[in-house]
Amino acid sequence: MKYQLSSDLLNQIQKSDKILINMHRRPDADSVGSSTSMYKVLKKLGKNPKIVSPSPVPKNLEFMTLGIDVDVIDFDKFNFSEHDLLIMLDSASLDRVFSEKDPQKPKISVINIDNHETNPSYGDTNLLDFKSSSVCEMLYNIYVDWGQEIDSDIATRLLAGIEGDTGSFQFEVHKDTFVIAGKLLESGADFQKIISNLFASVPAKLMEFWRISLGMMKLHPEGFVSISIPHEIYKEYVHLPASRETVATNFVAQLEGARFGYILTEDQPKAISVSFRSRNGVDVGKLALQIGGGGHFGAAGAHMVGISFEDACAKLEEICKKY
Ligand SMILES: [Mn+2]
Repeated sequence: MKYQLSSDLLNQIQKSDKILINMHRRPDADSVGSSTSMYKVLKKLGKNPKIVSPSPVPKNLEFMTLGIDVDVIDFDKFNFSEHDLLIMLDSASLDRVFSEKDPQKPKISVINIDNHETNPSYGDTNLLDFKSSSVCEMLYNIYVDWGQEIDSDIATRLLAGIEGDTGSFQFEVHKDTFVIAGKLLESGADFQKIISNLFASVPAKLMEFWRISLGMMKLHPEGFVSISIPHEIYKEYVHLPASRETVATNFVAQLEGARFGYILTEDQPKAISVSFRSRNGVDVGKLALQIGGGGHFGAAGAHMVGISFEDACAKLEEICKKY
């Protein structure tokens, strides 16, 4: 048994029938891979699962939802009482699906499975593993603990989540991640399909945003990279899935001479998001904490509300210069 809690989770699932599984807001490969693999496993267990998400699935991840309904719902207004159990996956806090103002836990049992260090254990049962690369890596272990056969459909989804969260084995990887990836390939995971969908399907609009971001990239003498994009420009790209994160991973984390860096976007006037990446041994998770965010050693993020674009840029540059 990898996780002591695995059998307790299976017991709860066996006692339930109508089971909700979430995707988080603007779902990424780990969110889609974890929720759709859980859906398939629950079906095999004879259950009635349903996937609910606050936002639609991005086009390049639709290969994982083929034949599976994903209901886009307003979590704050949804009637949970008709269901027995909610399985929350890859959601560091309730506001990843509920409103950001005052997220309320629904009145049904909640299982919380996650790998984000900032997760406050909001579930009734919490299986958290901060050493895991992704929730999909955790789920591989959980399914094995359950004695569940991992077929090629499930293997592809789990490997997609691992590939997505690690930037194809660049970040947050450890020995087990590679071992598990190997087992998933043995089970028939379609590696080519994952790579072509996750990494070689860049929409023209996103490519355009990359070009603009590169034009605004600055390498500071203190050894960090910054890209800061005001609302005036970002408003055209704010709805693209993972626009900021892709710039952080593909460019911020790769500039020779930098130790770390960030991309800051003004999503709405006075609402700022920041994605940090480490390039050379700098813990950006701790850096993000300084402005109320969080994350991992190599990748982290933060939101700042009620601060002007200029003030946010100045504040962040100041913190980075000292870091
Ligand atoms: Mn995610």
